[in-house]
Amino acid sequence: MRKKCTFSPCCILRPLGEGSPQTPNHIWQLALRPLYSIRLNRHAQTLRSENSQPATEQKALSAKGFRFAIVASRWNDSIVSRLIDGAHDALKELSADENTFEIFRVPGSFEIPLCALKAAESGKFDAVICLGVIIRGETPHFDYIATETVRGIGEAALKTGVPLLFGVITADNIDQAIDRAGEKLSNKGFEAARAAVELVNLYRKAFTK
Ligand code: RBF
Repeated sequence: MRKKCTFSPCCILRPLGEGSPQTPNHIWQLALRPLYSIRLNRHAQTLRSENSQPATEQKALSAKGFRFAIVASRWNDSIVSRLIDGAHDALKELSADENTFEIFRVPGSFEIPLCALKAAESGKFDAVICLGVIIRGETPHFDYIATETVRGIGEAALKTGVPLLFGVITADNIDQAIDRAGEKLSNKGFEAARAAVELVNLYRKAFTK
């Protein structure tokens, strides 16, 4: 037996000319197409906005007692500074003590992985939050720098077993980069710092004897 479709637009949005000949019922369905396509668009918009929320767990998190390193590049400094502010806000909001996080500045994103690796290897930090901005339109080297930055940060995390958070914006243009360095959850620094707090809590709870 044919499975009943629970989401009517997929039955209605069949390409023209497909299926049964033009019965009065079919003509009604054609007339309703624009309405269903509006509904589909709204549905897609809702999904998009839900998916843009960070995957950080929403239950109460605490940064108390944990130590964090923030490794941030100076290239595109005005935007990176906003990311640092965002990370700082998130850590403070989650009750981190002011003297339990240290900020290390490096020239560009390409230099983030090595500094993050050294911070992780020092044993002084529970997590390392990596922040930078790479803009495609302004950087012919975009792909090289972005690829090496993400690879290096990932490798350092796996090598040391310390959570390294990726808060490096890779944007097509400056407006897109600014959009990702906004307030609270629209700030990739804020988001990365919250994710750091989530992970250190998870690892302490799940994997310490
Ligand atoms: N670093 C960034 O963090 N973001 C950039 O958008 C960026 N663009 C660069 C473009 C060029 C052409 C070059 C040569 C470097 C760029 N850098 C950028 C700096 C790079 O990450 C690194 O600091 C320098 O290449 C020195 O090793």
